Amino acid sequence: MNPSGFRTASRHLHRLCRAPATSRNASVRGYATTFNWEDPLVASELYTEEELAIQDTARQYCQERLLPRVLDAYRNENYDRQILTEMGELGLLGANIEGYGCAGASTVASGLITKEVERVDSGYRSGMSVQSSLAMTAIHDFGTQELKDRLLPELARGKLAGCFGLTEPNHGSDPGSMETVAREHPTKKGYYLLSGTKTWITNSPISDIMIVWAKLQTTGKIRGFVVERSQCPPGTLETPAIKNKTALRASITGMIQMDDCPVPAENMFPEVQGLAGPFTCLNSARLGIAFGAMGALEDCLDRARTYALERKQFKGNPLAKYQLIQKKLADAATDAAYGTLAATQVARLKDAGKCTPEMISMVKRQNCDRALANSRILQEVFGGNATSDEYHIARHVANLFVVQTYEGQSDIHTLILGRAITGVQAFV
Ligand code: TGC
Ligand code: FAD
Repeated sequence: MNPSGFRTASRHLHRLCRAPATSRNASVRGYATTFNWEDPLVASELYTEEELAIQDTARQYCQERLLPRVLDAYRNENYDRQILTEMGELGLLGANIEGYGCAGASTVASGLITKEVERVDSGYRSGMSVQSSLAMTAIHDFGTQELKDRLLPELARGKLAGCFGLTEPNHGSDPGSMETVAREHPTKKGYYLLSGTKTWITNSPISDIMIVWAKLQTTGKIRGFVVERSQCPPGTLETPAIKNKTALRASITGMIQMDDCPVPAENMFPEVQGLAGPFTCLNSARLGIAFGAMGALEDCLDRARTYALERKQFKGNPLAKYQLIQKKLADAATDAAYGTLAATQVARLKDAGKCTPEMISMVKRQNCDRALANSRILQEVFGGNATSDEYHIARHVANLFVVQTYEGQSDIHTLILGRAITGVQAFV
């Protein structure tokens, strides 16, 4: 192209870039009419009509029913138990389980639900994930038919609340060293006695059923138990709340303290032994988090963009006019778009039976890392006004730190991926 031709083309491009999006396409063959900053890489093209409808239902519920409650819930650490019932009525709990009153939706649809819930608050997503991916998945994948028939429909409707007790005060990242023990009841045949303490357990204070992982005294192997609060004699089970959290304040978190708590042998998962049990459930929850973290990041982006367009500094210019601000928005939009596509791909592979735990660790690690890093940078756009909780940004940032931490922090996932990539099972 000669220089004058280049100048002409350059002017033309310049005009196109400044023209309203709708007129841009008409003259550039092969290009779509609009660039949608809310879905830059058009992930929506990858979803079925049913998945999009489920996402719409979830978004409507979250924006209309959860968002108005979140500031009060977060300020006062006040989780509304009714939320589980409402989610159950809409079919959002255990959504990818087939049968038992569950929706039987795809893993992608399930991920889109978590994305919409976490767009409002990571704590609300936690409460739902623990019920769906951890408690219900454990019973569905490992429980007896009797446990499934009896408990899953009630959990799906949100009539029963569930939790998942793996972490202990002395064993967080390293659950294999857990101290909680299950021993055969010395006098009551067909019963185990559970003793030990689980901590940082989402939903535990309000849970009717608790999935508790404990070492069987006779074998030293980790086994899973369904502890039903209604069956525990006084003094054998306590679930105190942990108050004054600095993040995830809209969720309820507590301990599970068991002192010779009797549990029927039928409530022990019959087959699964070792860490493969809890980790199978964690795989499902971690994939949900990979989607969810992108929902929180998109909300940060949306709010930062609005603020940058409205806030004027220096000669009456909106902050959004300055390139340093635009870079923050562009980086966040890029990472949210990439993360959503990656999570979608892994979810599709999961439904096709082609997913490995390492893939889930990869997207959980990357999406949490990007959500946390970008939300911290977007917080800067608000300046001192970020301090007001009305802007919602500081809450997302605080939450995303914990979301990156629980269910395996980036360090831990690096360890898993490192092992998978090098084949080396121990570095020390
Ligand atoms: P390692 O020797 O590597 O493995 C032990 C056994 O477990 C198997 N395994 C897995 N199986 C399925 N999926 C996975 N992702 C698995 N990861 C490991 C493994 O194959 C082996 O099986 P086998 O049959 O050979 O015995 O285990 P390790 O003791 O060295 O542990 C290392 C590590 C890092 C993998 C693990 O400890 C870890 O991931 N730690 C993080 C703990 C964690 O994520 N806790 C989460 C608690 S729940 C929670 O936080 C809920 S938050 C609320 C919400 O969801 O929002
Ligand atoms: P630690 O294990 O003490 O780790 C501290 C730091 O050291 C971390 O940065 C960690 O990444 C790093 N580290 C540890 N080991 C290594 C290593 N080998 N190499 C490099 N770095 C390492 N648990 C449940 O079972 N059920 C729940 O429902 C649940 N909900 C939670 C809700 C909230 C709000 C919180 C805060 C936690 C919850 N947890 C739950 C517990 C959570 O999963 C643990 O906090 C997490 O596994 C990390 O354990 P830890 O906090 O003891 O950290």
